[in-house]
Parts: sequence; C-alpha cells; structure tokens
Amino acid sequence: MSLQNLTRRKFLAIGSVAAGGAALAGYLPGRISLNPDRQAHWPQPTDRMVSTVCEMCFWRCGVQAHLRDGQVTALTGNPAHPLSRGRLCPRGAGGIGNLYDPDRLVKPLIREGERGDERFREAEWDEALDLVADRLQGIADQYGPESLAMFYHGAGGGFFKTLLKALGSPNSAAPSYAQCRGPREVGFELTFGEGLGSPEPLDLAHTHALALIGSHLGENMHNTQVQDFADAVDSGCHLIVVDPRFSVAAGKAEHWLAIRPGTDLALILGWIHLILAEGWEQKAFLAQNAVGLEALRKAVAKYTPEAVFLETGIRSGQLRETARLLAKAAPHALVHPGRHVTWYGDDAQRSRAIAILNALLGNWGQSGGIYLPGQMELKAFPGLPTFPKSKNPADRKAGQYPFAGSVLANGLREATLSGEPYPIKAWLVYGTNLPMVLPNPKQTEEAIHNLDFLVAIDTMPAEITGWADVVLPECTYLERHDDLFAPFYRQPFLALRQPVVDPIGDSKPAWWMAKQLAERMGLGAWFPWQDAEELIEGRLRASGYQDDQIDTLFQKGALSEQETAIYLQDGEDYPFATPSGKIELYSQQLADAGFDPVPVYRRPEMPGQGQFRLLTGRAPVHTFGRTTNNAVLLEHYPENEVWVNPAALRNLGLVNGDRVLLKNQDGAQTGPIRVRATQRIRPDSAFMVHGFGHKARKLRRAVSVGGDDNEVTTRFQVDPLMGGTGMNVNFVTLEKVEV
Ligand SMILES: Nc1nc2c(c(=O)[nH]1)N[C@H]1C(S)=C(S)[C@@H](COP(=O)(O)OP(=O)(O)OC[C@H]3O[C@@H](n4cnc5c(=O)[nH]c(N)nc54)[C@H](O)[C@@H]3O)O[C@H]1N2
Ligand SMILES: Nc1nc2c(c(=O)[nH]1)N[C@H]1C(S)=C(S)[C@@H](COP(=O)(O)OP(=O)(O)OC[C@H]3O[C@@H](n4cnc5c(=O)[nH]c(N)nc54)[C@H](O)[C@@H]3O)O[C@H]1N2
Ligand code: SF4
Ligand SMILES: [Mo]
Repeated sequence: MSLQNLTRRKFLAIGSVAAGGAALAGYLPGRISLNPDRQAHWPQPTDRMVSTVCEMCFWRCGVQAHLRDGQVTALTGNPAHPLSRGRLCPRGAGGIGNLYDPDRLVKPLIREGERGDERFREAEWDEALDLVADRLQGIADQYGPESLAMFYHGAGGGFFKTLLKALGSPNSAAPSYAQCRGPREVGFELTFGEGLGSPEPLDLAHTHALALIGSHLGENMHNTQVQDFADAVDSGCHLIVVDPRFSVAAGKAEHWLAIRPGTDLALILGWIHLILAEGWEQKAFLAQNAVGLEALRKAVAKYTPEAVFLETGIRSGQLRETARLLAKAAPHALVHPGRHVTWYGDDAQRSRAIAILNALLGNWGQSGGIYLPGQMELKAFPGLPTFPKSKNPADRKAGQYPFAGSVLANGLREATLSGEPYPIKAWLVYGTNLPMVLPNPKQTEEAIHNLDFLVAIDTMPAEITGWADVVLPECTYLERHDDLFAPFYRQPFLALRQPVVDPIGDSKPAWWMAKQLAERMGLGAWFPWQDAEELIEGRLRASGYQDDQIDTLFQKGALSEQETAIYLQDGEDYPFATPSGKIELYSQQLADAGFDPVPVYRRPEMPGQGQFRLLTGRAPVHTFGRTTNNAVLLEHYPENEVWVNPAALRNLGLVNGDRVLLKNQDGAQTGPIRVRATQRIRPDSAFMVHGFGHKARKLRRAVSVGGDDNEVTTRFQVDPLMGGTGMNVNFVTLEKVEV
C-alpha cells in the first residue's frame, strides 16, 4: 500500500486503544512475532503483561508488553500512561524486532584489528570493565578528567553522565541539542524566557488554526502529538503547511505553501509584518505582557508581501489569507515551533521569529496555544555527594556561541580535532551512532583517529561500535530498568521503565555498567544503591510517595495527577523569565551581544544549475538509523528512496525506479538509492528519509540498503547564537548506476 493511498485516519491514528492487544489500525498488526510458529497461532492468549516505557524514540510512551512462555508476543499502548493513552506508534509496536534482532550485541568486545575494520574478540565482563576503567583512569590522570568526553542519546546516558561528572569532566553532549532542537530552545528562551522541552507543551488538540513549518506530523510520529493533531484536523482546525514537499500533513491542509527551501524566515517576518500592518495582533495581551512592539514593527516593515514573494515563491494572496486565518483564530491559534530545526544556520533566529509570531497571536497559556505544563515531584537519591568542580566544556572558545544552553556535540568533535581549548583523548559513546548523526562524517573519522581510547555502549553493531576499542553490549529497553521519568506535561506524571524479559546473552543495563566502572575508579559514592530498583524506590520515598502509590507505579507503569492549571486566567500576569520580565519582541540581550535584536532574513546560498538542495525527514515506521535493521519495521518500509520532481528527472534522462548515486558539491557521494519520481516535491529539491545506507557489515539487514544522507552532508552552517549545525545546505546531483 503506498503512503498516498492511506486515508488520513490510517496515517494519523496509530495503534487502536488496545486492551490486551487488539489490532493496530491500518498499519501493523498489534501482535508481531518473529517466530513463525507464533505467527501461525496468531492471535494468541498471553500469560502475563508488564508495563514499561518505550525507547524506540525519545517521546517515551507507556508500553504494555504481553508475554507468552517467557517471550514478548505483543507491545501495546499503556492506557494509564498520559503519553500513549492506550496507543503506540508503529515503531513502538515494532519494538519486538529490536528485542529479538539476531544481530544484537551480546558479549563485550575488545578490538583486534585496526580501528574501524570491525574486528573484535569476545571478552568476559570483568576483563572489559577492568580495561575500560583502567584506560579512562589513566587518561584522566595524564591529561586531566576533562580530556574524557561523552556523547549520549537515550535514557541510560544519565548514568554515564554521572560517572563523567564524578570524575570531573563537563564534556557530555547529546546530538538532540546542536543537531536537533537546540536552536528552538534558544529562540524561545530569548523571547519567552523559557524553552519548550519535550514533550512540547502545545495544545494541538484544541487549536482552531495551526501552521506547520516543516514539522511533518504523520511522518514525524511522536505519538501523543500525532493523536492531538488528528483530533485538531477532525474538529475542523484550519491547517496551513509550509513545506517544499507535499508531506503527509500537507495532504490534510487547507493551504500548502510549497516554499523555496531556506526562505522560511522571510515568510515568518512577512506574516509578522502583515499582522501588525493590519492591526490583527492580540493588542491587550501584548500591552500587558510584551516589550518592543514598536521596534518590531519598524524592523519588519520591509517584509512586504511583494518582497516575501520574491524570496519564498509564496503569492501575496496566500500570505494574506493564511495570516488572516491565524489571526482570526487567535488566541486559539498556533505556529508549531518544530523540533528538528537545524536547517540553515539561522535557526535560532528563525525559531525566535516563530516565537514572536506566537506572541502576536497571544497564545501563551491559552487553549489551542502553548499551555503551561506541570511536573510531579521527584527528588534525587538521598545522600549523593556533590560533584567536583570542573573546567569549562571544551565545545567552544571563550565568548563563542554565547546563547548555547547545552554542550555541543559538534564542538566536542572540533576540540578532539584541534586540541583546543584543551586535548580530548577518550570518547565514551552511549546510544548515538555518530558516523550517521554528526554532519561531515569524515571529520568524525579524523577525530576518532586522534583519540587514545573509544568505548561504545550500544545494543547493535552499529557504525560507531566498529570504531571502538571496547564495545559494551547494552540490553534493550525491554530488558532493563532505567531511572524514573518525570517530564513536564499537561497532566504531570511519573513513569517507570522495568524489565519485561531477561537480557539476551551477556548484555547488561546501563546502570549496572556505570556502577561497575564507578566502583573500579573509586567513584562508587555516586552509585550508593545496590541496583536500579533500590535507586528508584529511594527516589520515590525521598519524594514522599506512599506504598500504595509506589505499588501502582510498578504495576501500571505510570502514576499521574490531575491536569493542573494549564491555561492563564483572563488578565492573569505571567512571570516571563526574560531580563525584562516580559515577552521580548525586541531583544536587548541579543543587541548587547552583537546580534540582530529582531530577526533579519538573509538569503542562503541557492543550488546551481542541475543541482538539488538535499532535504531529509522521517518515515513513519523508522527512527533514524536505529530501526533500519528491524525485521518487523523493514517489512513496512524496506528502503529509502530519493524523491525528485518528474520535470527535473526528464532533463536528466532518469525515470522512476532508476538507481542513482547522490553526489554533492564537495564530491562526496552516497551508495545507490532508488529514484522516486513524484510531483510531491519542488523541482529544486531532493528529499530522502534519514537512517538508511548503513555501512556496518554486521547489521546484516541494513548494510548497503538505501542511501545515507549524512554521507553527502559534508557541509553545515553553524548557528552563531548557539552553535547548532544547519544541515540543509548541501546540493546534490544524481548519477545513474547501471545494473
Ligand atoms: N544527517 C543527519 N543527521 C542527523 C539527523 C538527520 O536527520 N540527518 N537527525 C538529527 C536528530 S533530529 C537527532 S535527534 C539525532 C539522533 O541521533 P541518534 O539518536 O544518535 O541516532 P541513531 O542513528 O538512531 O543512533 C542510535 C544508536 O543507539 C543505539 N541504540 C538504540 N537503542 C539503544 C539502547 O537502548 N541502548 C544503547 N546503549 N544504545 C542503543 C543504536 O543501535 C544506534 O547505534 O541525529 C541528528 N543527526
Ligand atoms: N517516525 C519517526 N518520527 C520521529 C522521528 C523518527 O526518527 N521517526 N524522530 C523524532 C525526532 S528526534 C525529531 S527531532 C522529529 C523531527 O521531525 P520534524 O521536526 O517534524 O521535522 P524535520 O526533520 O526538521 O523536517 C522534515 C520536514 O521539513 C521539510 N523541510 C526541509 N527543508 C525545509 C525548509 O527549508 N522549509 C520548510 N518549511 N520545510 C522544510 C521536509 O520536506 C520535511 O517534510 O521527529 C521525531 N519523530
Ligand atoms: S512515539 Fe512511538 S516510538 Fe516513540 S516512544 Fe511513543 S510508541 Fe515509542
Ligand atoms: Mo531529533
């Protein structure tokens, strides 16, 4: 079934509300088994059910795992967990494919060949842990603890971050900041005094008008957000989708704005100008809550509909109509802030413009706008020592990227290459496949060659593990505890990840590995609990939870409170955490630091004759490269393709289904990838789903399947405010592969 043929509901409604494992609507069967005997008996009764938390992506829904004869036979959404509400997305339901992947890492590995050639010998845990502890300690003694850096993504990363901090290294970075949503956090912090975090506090279900700027909901499958989006569309929300590609969301939209990629800031400033010129802003709200309106008005005066058209290709009629739709629905209107916003290097300013536009709509603390989330109490485990003082992180020079709010993964790589501001000699890499995640993969390779030691902690023999000196096999999220989750959300809740089945082979949880290493390095005081259960119970007791609440959490996987006051009362004051205490439409902070106090659009470099701008996104059934070896999910989306407009293809003498290499401006190229001829993309752009084209030989289903966009992401534009890496700045040509 092609994606276009699915109805909206089938796209958006993910799992059915499944008690005991009913079928998933439209996409995947609710019960999935890799064991053919089990499939023959589908559907089967289950012996037992355990509630836990999904880690197929970082939304972290509640899962109910159904077991029979000690095997997981189905994963369904936990009705007691506010982020799943009884449903999972297809990736969550397909987690069994990760659990029972025959390619999984099941033994510690010690390198035998050259770095990068994937040759290892198996070792016992004691030998591997002794070796890692010894090497890390030796490097810390010789070069200082800050010469150890960590890259992490995922729940278990916290345990290793504690290890590094205990040792005295500040250098831990996640790619979910500078390669993903960092610029958005900064744009919102500068404007409203706070970032949005995850899950984003967007009252999507109740919005009357919604603009999505590249947020490709329906392909981006963050579960509750997609459920809320479906509800909004069902209840007649006016939907505006700005995307160079006719995305799944564009298919539901009243207005599809097929923008020239890279020009969104001109569009947003154009909307701001028009709303102010027409007097459509929420005047009373702004008078009470914002500063800098007149300076904003002046600064955006040049973004007239005519000027915006010349940049974006969006006609003035459509600009006006969409601005009016948003303004008429205000304050129950929302311009989605996006999530993966590292596009062009002006991303923090583009995000700030989106924040300003939302401010004009007056939607802060309003139904259908940005709500005010709450969080349940969760204290630290009692009696932990304080961390030693450390140097500043190595990810930037003094004064560089003054608004960065987290350590930059690209900055740590840079420091490893240059030795500035001080040498980085060892990497600890937890759950992030750096060769496919950081732009310009050659630089990652070179940085790795500069290291004395690299330890990778992963579930799969991914590319990064091939470069490691020691590989520590983690068990999957269905086989382990992690620390408790207590995110900000409309309905405050606590959630528990707990093992559903025993770990396969010799794989172990992160908490165990980190504690073992800490004890070997004399840092056991930061891991004073016996095991994760003791850690979890200790935190719950320290936070004042009673026996019955703790029992509920262990049985149901989640403990939640009633929705708190998520909207402001009429005229209620909100203490914005900006220097002025108000929403800053004009930012003195930015002016003082030498940046534009109101965002200014600057045209990015455009592709030349015969080149396409390379754009990337998600497939509904995969998460980056971490599911592209998953047999269950591959059945539904076996390989990525490069989307190209037929008009552009004709000039190249290519047809649908041809295999091509993508070559970029720097001569880098992907492996062969199939062409998908489609009117759903502008002729100046090519689009592909990220996460395919693996090179790691031991990922037997994924190796050489499809193309890896990161191979042709050799160029990136660094955000001057906060150091994020804009990656939509690469141009490719297509070269036919004869078969
Ligand atoms: N070129 C390009 N780069 C990108 C992006 C893009 O679209 N294109 N997207 C960016 C974005 S938005 C983000 S958030 C980041 C994502 O970056 P990552 O989350 O690092 O992406 P993955 O490639 O999925 O790498 C995950 C690694 O973790 C391993 N893993 C999976 N589960 C577990 C587990 O439970 N424990 C351990 N220890 N390991 C596990 C997998 O096997 C894999 O090796 O990438 C960013 N980088
Ligand atoms: N199924 C699935 N869902 C996921 C993930 C996953 O791996 N799989 N990953 C999760 C994560 S970590 C993240 S950060 C999010 C990412 O998801 P989002 O934040 O929604 O999207 P992006 O990856 O930034 O953008 C992809 C979309 O932007 C469009 N686009 C590209 N360039 C431009 C441009 O210049 N202007 C405009 N207006 N649009 C442009 C592309 O055509 C595409 O539709 O998804 C999350 N959800
Ligand atoms: S959105 Fe899907 S993959 Fe992500 S946590 Fe939820 S069910 Fe799992
Ligand atoms: Mo992301």
